[in-house]
Amino acid sequence: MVHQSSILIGIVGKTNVGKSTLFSALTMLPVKIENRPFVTIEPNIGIAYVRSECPHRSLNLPKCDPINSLCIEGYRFIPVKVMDVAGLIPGAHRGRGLGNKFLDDIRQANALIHVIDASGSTDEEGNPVKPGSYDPFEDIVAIEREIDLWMFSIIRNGWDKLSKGLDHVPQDQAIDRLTQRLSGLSIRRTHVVHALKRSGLDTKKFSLWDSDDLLSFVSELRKVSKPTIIAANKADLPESIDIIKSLVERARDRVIVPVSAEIELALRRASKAGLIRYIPGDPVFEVVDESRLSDRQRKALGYIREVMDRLQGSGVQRVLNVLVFDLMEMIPVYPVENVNEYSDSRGNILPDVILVRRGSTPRDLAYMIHTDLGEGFLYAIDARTRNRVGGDYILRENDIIKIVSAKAR
Ligand SMILES: Nc1nc2c(ncn2[C@@H]2O[C@H](COP(=O)(O)OP(=O)(O)OP(=O)(O)O)[C@@H](O)[C@H]2O)c(=O)[nH]1
Ligand SMILES: [Mg+2]
Repeated sequence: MVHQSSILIGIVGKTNVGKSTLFSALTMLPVKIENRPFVTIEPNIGIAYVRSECPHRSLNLPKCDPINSLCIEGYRFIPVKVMDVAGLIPGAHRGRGLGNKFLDDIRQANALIHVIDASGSTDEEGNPVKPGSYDPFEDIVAIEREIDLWMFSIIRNGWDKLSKGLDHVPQDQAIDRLTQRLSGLSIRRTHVVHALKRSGLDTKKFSLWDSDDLLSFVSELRKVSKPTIIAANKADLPESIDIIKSLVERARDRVIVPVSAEIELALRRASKAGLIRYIPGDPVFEVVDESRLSDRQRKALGYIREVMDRLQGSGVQRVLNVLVFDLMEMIPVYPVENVNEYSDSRGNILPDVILVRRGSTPRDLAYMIHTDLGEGFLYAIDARTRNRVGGDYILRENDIIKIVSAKAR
């Protein structure tokens, strides 16, 4: 089996906005959920799934045999790791609330889901208030700033010494060293290059950077190294409608997706209990047997249906898919051994799927599967066309690829 690339997505946001509810809906893991601030202290880690068309459908194969993923009615569900952490409040870097030290838990995150309470029913401190009485736009800005200040505090540590050294080596080496210094934050060289340019600091001597420079650098670094989607949660509450409209207008450079974590959680529970048929990400569900529902269940499902009509689903799967496929620019690729059967050596059809960055090549794919496979890489075969492709071929979405390598796996 090919292990899934280790994508880690951090769930962040103000306290009491529904982070753990979203986590639980995504992973089906039971976690503590309460309507008060600072319920989560220790991080929760679990597996969520992005959803994409399984190629077995378009190839008209009767079935597939997924091993590192799931296939439900023609949709491939591809695992990614998600992590739910403690909530923040503005001023966390000064120690307000729980502080922001626990953001250390998401150092390794490759992307973030920033959850906000789009119904406006939690105040600045995360206390419950009347829906519609608080403007969550403030939270978007404040939480982004807390994350910037957290990164700032990490890079600030030892900066004076580091920056003097950076001045004395060629820019290329300086970038390497800076990348090295930030590698614990899951930051790559291209991120550093990009952030230097975006902050206009690529021509300024490192030792001359002041705090504002450093802050604008980490802010650009955050945007490029941790692509973020805003999950406008509690979109089931009617107060969210106007708030989300106004958020979309004011926060134009952010991607905002309305969601109801609570409704997704209810759907997955009802589906697990056999009450409904629901494939995560579908805009609708089906009741298995109306006569088996209690009055309460019927009423609850009726309400859920109304909300889903309005949001075209719960929005939860959409958040994950847009983040991984659009903002992180990943594509699914299927490695196989046998190009005639689209199978592995044991005859399993389309057993594994790997998420790769757009622009990746078969050689990159080989390295992701195994270092030996990458080092011995000779060429690859596109199983759909049976054409040989070179190591520089750019992989496309849902490519089915056999790697031919001089070194056995
Ligand atoms: N109406 C509605 N309420 C929700 C939704 N998601 C979460 N909630 C409620 O919001 C409250 C807080 O949920 P949690 O998931 O514990 O929030 P959190 O962000 O993890 O909070 P902390 O861990 O304390 O920072 C609970 O009462 C949830 O039931 C939603 O989609 N709609
Ligand atoms: Mg929580």
